[in-house]
Amino acid sequence: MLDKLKEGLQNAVNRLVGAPTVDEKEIKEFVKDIQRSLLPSDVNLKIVIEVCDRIQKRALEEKPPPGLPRKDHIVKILYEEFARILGEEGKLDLPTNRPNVILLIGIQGSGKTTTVGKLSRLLVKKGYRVGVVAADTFRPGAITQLKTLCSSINVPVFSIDGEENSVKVAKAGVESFKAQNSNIIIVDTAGRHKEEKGLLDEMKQISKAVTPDMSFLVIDGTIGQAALAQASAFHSAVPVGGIIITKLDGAAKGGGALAAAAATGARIYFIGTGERIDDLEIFSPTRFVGRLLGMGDLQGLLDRAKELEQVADEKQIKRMMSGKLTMNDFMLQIESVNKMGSLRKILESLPGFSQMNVDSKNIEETEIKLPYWRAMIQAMTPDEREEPDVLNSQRIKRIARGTGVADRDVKELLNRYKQAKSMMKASKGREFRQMMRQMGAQK
Ligand SMILES: Nc1nc2c(ncn2[C@@H]2O[C@H](COP(=O)(O)OP(=O)(O)OP(=O)(O)O)[C@@H](O)[C@H]2O)c(=O)[nH]1
Ligand SMILES: [Mg+2]
Repeated sequence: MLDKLKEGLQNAVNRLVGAPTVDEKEIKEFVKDIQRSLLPSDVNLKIVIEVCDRIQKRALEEKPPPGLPRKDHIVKILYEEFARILGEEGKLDLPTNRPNVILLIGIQGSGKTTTVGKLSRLLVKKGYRVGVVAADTFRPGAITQLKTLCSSINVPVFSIDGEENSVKVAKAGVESFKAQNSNIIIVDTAGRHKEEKGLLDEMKQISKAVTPDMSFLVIDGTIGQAALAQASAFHSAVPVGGIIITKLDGAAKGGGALAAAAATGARIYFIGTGERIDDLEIFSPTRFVGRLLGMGDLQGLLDRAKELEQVADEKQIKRMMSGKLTMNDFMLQIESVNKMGSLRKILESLPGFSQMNVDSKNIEETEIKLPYWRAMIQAMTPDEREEPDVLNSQRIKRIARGTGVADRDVKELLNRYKQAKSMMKASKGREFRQMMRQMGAQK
């Protein structure tokens, strides 16, 4: 599916990953590669330009979270921007305790009848009682095609032989299945007509007669960006609730059809990926893009990025922002910083610390003192850690003795703690979150 596009994108990613350095020139090359892969799949030029601009801008301007290599960050941006052009994920809500009427519309040959079969199969597997209404009275053989398809999956078909009025058939069929206690009723409609207006009028009437819970527009993926005009035309006649794109297997222009369909604002719910009854997939923009870019690697990358971006514990942050820093919080900071290795680099990048004018001598000292501080904090009682203000000179003595340091060492720790606490109070929200993110980066 979309092999050419996949190949082009994966080549672009591989080149980026293989590049010795990622500078502006390399990023621009990368974006050009992306552009070149998108165009042959008939993605609308405006969309291509927009998405490439966004990728380039973000790749040049955004700083990756600490710990995430720049290249990985750029792949993540690519992934996010692609998922964005494919729109939101559609969630089909089909309650089991009442009949849900689903109407399928679309031009001739788009794949409606085949999709009725596939969709029935999928919903039967989920335990729904499905009935299908043959409301294509225009094309000879339409009823037989539907009956053959549905008999293979044991789904009943309602039809009226010789009846030309499709609205009548649709209405009678829906009523019949409601009476039989079906909870999914799928209506197959005609795609052939003398003229487009006639088709749209008929759809409008059927829709009015059966008041569907969901109207799916079925679009042939091989038409590429022409999907936009088609979707708009149908939408003006019948409110389209969702889109199904068929024939994505081997459709070179499938990417264009998907992007165009999403551009209408309607959600894509399913994609058809073959002629067989099982070739229907629930569509998820993120999963789809994941597959395009090669999911294996991507999932690992996304997990890692998420981990790195994770802000410590929300509760802890709220508490600290209110100025209530416990000794445990402080220790967590020290531990995190220690785990991160080179303390200097980190401290220098923290807005709070740079405000405190930490010079490098000071940082080196802190590095040496860390293990002692940890030991002192461990020598405190839980209550003392919770509320360090209770530490009077007697308690300080006890801690110093227990740790094998001088009283003034404990006092110094307490001073540092107080500094950190007032810094928390002063730094409101943004800076602090950024700092915590860095602190927690190697957790
Ligand atoms: N490869 C492939 N072929 C498909 C897919 N979906 C439908 N087709 C084929 O497309 C052709 C038309 O499908 P139909 O389901 O009859 O289309 P329709 O919209 O009902 O057509 P009309 O009833 O004439 O309006 C058939 O040959 C199907 O096998 C798909 O996802 N992949
Ligand atoms: Mg049909």
